[in-house]
Amino acid sequence: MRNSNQEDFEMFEGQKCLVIGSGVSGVGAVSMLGHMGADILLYDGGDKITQEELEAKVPQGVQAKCYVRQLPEELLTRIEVAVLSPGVPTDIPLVQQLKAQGTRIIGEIELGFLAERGRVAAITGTNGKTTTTTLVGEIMKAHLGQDKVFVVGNIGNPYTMEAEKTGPDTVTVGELSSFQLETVDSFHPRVSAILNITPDHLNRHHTMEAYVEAKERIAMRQTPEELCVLNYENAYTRDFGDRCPARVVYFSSVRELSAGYFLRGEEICLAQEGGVSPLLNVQTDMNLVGLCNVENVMAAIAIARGMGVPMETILRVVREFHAVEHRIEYVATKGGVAYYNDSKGTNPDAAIQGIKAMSRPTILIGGGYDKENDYDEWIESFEGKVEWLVLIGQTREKIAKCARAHGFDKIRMADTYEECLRLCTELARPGDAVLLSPACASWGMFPNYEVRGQIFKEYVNGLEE
Ligand code: UMA
Repeated sequence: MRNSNQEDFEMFEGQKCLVIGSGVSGVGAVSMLGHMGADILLYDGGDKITQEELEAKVPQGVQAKCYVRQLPEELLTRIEVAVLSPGVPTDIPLVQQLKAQGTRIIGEIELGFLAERGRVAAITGTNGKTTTTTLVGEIMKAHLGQDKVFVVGNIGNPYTMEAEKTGPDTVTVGELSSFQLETVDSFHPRVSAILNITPDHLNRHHTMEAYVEAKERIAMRQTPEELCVLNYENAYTRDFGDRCPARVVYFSSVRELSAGYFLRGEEICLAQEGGVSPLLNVQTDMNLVGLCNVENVMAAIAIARGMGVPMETILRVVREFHAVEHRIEYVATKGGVAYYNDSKGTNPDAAIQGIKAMSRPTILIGGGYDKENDYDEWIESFEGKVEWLVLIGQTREKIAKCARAHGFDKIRMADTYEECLRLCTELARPGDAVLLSPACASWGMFPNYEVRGQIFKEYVNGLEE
């Protein structure tokens, strides 16, 4: 049995389906549509990709006609379903035209969900998604076994590559971005979570309202018997609790709650009808640093409980869990300087968490792709901890101007990433930290934040002791 979407799944048979974007999501979508018997067209509007490269991406055994940068008009009018990759904005002319002619538009996550036959836990939020999703995935694996759990979505593993393997006894744990949630419709997790919402991706969503609306879609199809985990300390997620169709459980790293998960001193506690129970000590029972990770752990516990995992299993996995790569990840100490890779600090709010987690004077690497974010709060969070700010990339002038306006002028500019890394080592004294937490996406200089973090780690590991 599929998740009540059986009819939908079959409906694609023989349908003219256009997949837009040929990254990992587009390739996953083509593969799944192939199994559904759809008549597939794969389109990529990228300015560098060639016809041959696009054709080579079509999975073996699947037939798809490929189109680079242009789709014949007469073909376009016959498209019945369009599947959007997350990186494809919904307001580009191609998508607008398809909408106007009545074509059904769905996202890759929605397509994956049509084949889902098990239970789903879905996590979104501006920051903390990857850590929380990974931790929930580990907890579910400890509970059900490795082969019964699929960890998918923004974390890098397209849903459409895994969804057909699901069954009544499997669990899918999804990290979902606002890009992905914009185009869900029937998507319906058993447990959802919105960890926090702060300004990000405004160049794509244009307004904060649209960004928040996209995030809230994660819970749109949930019922009162199901669960939504929300952060009490974020105004957007706290308010959503009043409108959320599912039962809400809050977590707070700031105040004691009458019901839910909260931090009391160094203890994560659970308040429920029978009273308050301490669950774990954040200093001695966790290998993650920073208050943001305390929040991620609280959310993961709440999600896993909502998925029926015994508390004992949850806490055992939390105790063993180490930082996700590129998220405030300690790399090494060289010449008395501790190096931290927070390449996943791709927006100001995430980067603030990176700074908060530092306990030493810090040389900070910032700058990158311009998502039209404001940097004021990030600069204000330096609070005497940041010794030098070393800037790279498209946003470096904008950040420097903002920093100076806030009275911070210990700024150095680097033209290349290599120059930036060398400069940090020169500026750092024993006892300092060097933190790569750029507050910007890596695009433009690197294919993704992973490559930016990997190069940083290779550089640090290559330094003399
Ligand atoms: N393309 C078009 N037209 C467009 C835009 C893109 O044809 O208007 C084409 C590009 O030329 C390219 C392809 O689409 O060939 C890329 O598609 P994509 O950008 O959707 O990338 P995927 O490789 O499919 O990866 C996506 C997510 N990427 C984005 O959201 C930008 C990955 O998240 C995700 O891991 C993957 O699906 C699997 O679910 C990355 C990300 O940066 C990590 N996410 C953002 C973030 O975390 O901040 C949201």
